[in-house]
Amino acid sequence: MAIEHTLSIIKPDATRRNMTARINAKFEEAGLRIVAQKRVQLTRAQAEAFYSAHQARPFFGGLVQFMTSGPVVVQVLAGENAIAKNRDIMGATDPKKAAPGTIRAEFAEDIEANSVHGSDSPEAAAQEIAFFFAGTEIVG
Ligand code: RTP
Ligand code: MG
Repeated sequence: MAIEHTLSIIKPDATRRNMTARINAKFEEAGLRIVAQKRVQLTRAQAEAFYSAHQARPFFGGLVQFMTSGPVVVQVLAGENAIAKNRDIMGATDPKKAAPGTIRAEFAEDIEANSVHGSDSPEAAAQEIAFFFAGTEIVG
């Protein structure tokens, strides 16, 4: 199978609690490679644009508030079947429903402060990677 790329974000609840390395270890142990990574403070406009697909959802305002509440680590993960593999490693959106051993089961605080984001399709991955990274910043 071809190598895929996916966009991952370590969210403010996790950076605040110093969990970046433990989350990265989960990716690397599963065989995903971190081929780009940077720590950024999202502006409100950036968070609104990134999550624009959720604009009409009742949780949108809270999500934007949360995603701008502290630094995030944006990263590109590469590997075979990387998009689905990363979603498996993350676990369900609600940590109460996440399978044991997943990032959200182990680290998330609640359904909103759930530690990580991962692209959910090849189209989303391409769009979300381009949102944060120039091609020259991705080093495989
Ligand atoms: P993500 O996009 O961050 O990878 O998470 P996901 O696909 O598992 O969940 P999604 O439905 O796309 O929701 C995006 C993010 O919005 C927050 N959320 N809050 N309060 C709520 O009921 C609620 N529902 C979702 C979470 O931070 C979720 O990851
Ligand atoms: Mg999503």
